Amino acid sequence: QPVQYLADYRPWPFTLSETRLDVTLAPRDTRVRAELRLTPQQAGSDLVLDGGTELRLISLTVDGQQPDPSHVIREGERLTVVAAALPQGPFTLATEVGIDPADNTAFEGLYLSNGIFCTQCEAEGFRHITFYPDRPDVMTTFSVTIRSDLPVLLSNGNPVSKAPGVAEWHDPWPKPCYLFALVAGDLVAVSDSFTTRSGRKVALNVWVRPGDQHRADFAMQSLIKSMKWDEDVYGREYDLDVFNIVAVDDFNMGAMENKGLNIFNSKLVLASPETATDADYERIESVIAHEYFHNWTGNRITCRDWFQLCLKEGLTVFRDQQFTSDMRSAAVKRIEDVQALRARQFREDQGPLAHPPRPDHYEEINNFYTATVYEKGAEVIGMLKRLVGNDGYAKALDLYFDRHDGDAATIEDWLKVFEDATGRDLAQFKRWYTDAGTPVVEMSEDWQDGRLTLSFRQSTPPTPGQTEKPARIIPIAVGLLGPNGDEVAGTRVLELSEDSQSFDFDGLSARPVVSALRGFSAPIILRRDLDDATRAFLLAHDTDPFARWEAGRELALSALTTLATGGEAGSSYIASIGALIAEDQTDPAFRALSLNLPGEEEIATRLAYLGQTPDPDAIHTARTDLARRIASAHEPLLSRIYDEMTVPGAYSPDAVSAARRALRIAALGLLGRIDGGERAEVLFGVAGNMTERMAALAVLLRLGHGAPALAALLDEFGDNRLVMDKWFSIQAMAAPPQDAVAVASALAERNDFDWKNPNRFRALLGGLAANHAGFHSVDGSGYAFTADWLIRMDAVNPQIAARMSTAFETWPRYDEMRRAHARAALERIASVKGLSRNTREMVSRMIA
Ligand code: B3K
Ligand code: ZN
Repeated sequence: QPVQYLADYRPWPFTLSETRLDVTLAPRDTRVRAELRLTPQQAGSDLVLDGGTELRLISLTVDGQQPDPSHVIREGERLTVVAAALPQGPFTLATEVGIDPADNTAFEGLYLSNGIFCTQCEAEGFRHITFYPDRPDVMTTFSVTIRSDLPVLLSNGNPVSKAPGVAEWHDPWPKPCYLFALVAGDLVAVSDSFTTRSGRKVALNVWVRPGDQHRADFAMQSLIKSMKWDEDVYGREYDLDVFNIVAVDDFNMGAMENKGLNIFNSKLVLASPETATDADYERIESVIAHEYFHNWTGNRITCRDWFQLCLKEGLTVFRDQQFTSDMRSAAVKRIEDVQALRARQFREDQGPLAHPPRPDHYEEINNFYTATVYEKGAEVIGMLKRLVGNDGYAKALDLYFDRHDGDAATIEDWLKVFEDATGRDLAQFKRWYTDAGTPVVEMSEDWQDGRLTLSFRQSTPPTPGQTEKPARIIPIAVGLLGPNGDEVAGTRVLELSEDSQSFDFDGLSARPVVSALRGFSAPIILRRDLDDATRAFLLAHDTDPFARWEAGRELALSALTTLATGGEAGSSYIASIGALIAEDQTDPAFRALSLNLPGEEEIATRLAYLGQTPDPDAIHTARTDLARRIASAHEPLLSRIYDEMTVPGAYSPDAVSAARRALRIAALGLLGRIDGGERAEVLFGVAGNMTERMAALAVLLRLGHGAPALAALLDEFGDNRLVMDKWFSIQAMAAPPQDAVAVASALAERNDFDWKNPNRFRALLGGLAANHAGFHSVDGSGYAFTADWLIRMDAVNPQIAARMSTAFETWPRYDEMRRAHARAALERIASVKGLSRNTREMVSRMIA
């Protein structure tokens, strides 16, 4: 398959009004009979269907007649029935194919996961189930019959009938085939119901393996909250009689929004205090919400083609972020989201894989489910909302749902509803969708006679294939603080639209301190020359929680980059952070976020950004030293926090309890640098929840004292896959860098390293990649180990291999020795015969 271009989009020359599927399940020989009701829209068009080369075509008829064999052509992933064999009016195409779910290790299409039949069709998996127009702009109703002796048989829409061995489903909402799903297995449900505001009673089920029911309640509660929130905030109701969620162990990503039948990676459904951390609970709540919200943003309104992926993903991420802000702390959520954006999306934007939120070409669409499409896609919507205001946003969204319900829409459609609802011209704003790269904005201040002038200069570094980067619309939220820390001017949003611009603030009695990019009002890098004293002032006084946190972050990064390049760091950060964490009335979650030092990867990114070559070992040492200095400077305070932040009573994953635990374990992490791991050892033994046990284990592993705790966990949870995933990943992640590759290699030898399971593979390989100085070992062993496994995985599951290859995406910024090793590893992958299109595209972009 060659490169696909957005510019080549053409509507499909047929309409499809109905799809009927009749599926007889068997592990090695499942039969799929499909009937498609088609009408040609352009005379003389051949009927071209997608279909994997592994589909065994058993029969094909047009209106019940077998066409002349010369009129049916199979070529690659394509089946063509030539126009001469087709009626000019409506007709029915019927096919029967045989497929082998047990042999499907790529987990795309219909596959078996531990005895459960399940499907994954987005983006182009349906073509591995039957011959079909596998493109999102072909939408139709589905009627599905499933034949199997397994007790639970599920598909999309509403149940029509159920008898032993057979179930029928009908989905009345036209949908593209990527939203099709089928599940069959020995499953049990945790059930509840939700009555929509117009009075529809919806049956809710979370289907899990027998014995896992007690771990599914939190997912159910999250679903109910999501359904209510989407009614309250967006006016969106659910539209079927039943909503099913199924947890499966083998899943390529987090979850999938199939209409009425969401399929989830079991790690995003199952949770109990002894097995899941606070972060797991928060993530389950947000992913359940995300998939549920797709029912309107994705399913009722879908994408015209896969270039428009951020239309549904950016918007749905934005909505799930709003939901979490409402359920928990908005300030904390914003800071967490910015951290994630910088760690994943800025990293992507600054390397060889940079692409715009709406790419204009790709080879393998599965390679574009990226932080740029998702998280930057959400940021762009946040900016839009800021620019048109909350009312403008609400009007535009109402218009979007009114105008496009039932459509396969584009980014142009999306921007047009904002233009029509608010009267604002968004031509320049559209660059955020079409241009890659993170804009850098330099801000400078001038103070004269009671007037403050802020001057800005924006530029965006070139990215692959895009050298010209014209100015964008950038909203910069700014506030001014007086010398005593009071806010002298409330937040004002400055709109940049040119390369250089200035804004005046008049009538000021004293020179204020500028709090800039409040709330992280745009996904940019803001550069300003600030001394440590001013940053410390902002950390102490800023009224905007993001800007306040950011001031602390900048202080920490300046200390860390200085230390990592052989300088002497001042003690400004250490003093300021001590003052902050002593503020008993400040949200413990905010204090925890401020106390956690930037990770090694983030320090490397900052150094690279400053034009220096990051040295992973020096960075590791610098971070370890600074942590130790903080611990020594504030030992009594940290120790008091550690003791006070215990959460009495039974474990609850709510935000307030989680915040206390977060601060407690942040303190533990620092104290562990100077107490020989004493507290961690005690905590690991007594804690009844996984949050504190994992935190304690990380401290012990860093010190090289993890063995007893690891053995205890193995003993207790050896048969719990999700806990064992953590067990694998934390060892690779927290190992001292010089041991990391050896630790990972030993883990890979274990019998329970079930590497074909995506979670287990990601646990180990992702764990090593997150060990910055370990993965980037100067002898190249981290790269070589990873390359070996990517090659092995690629033959089995290309999506997982391609995704994990992003471990290499920062390679060009390191020293010559490391670059040589990384390039050799990438070239070794590229030279593999039969390498998948997925991995080939990723690797060739990285070595281009
Ligand atoms: N839409 C799916 C992702 C599908 C990924 C295909 N490789 C999950 C989500 O974003 O909600
Ligand atoms: Zn999504």
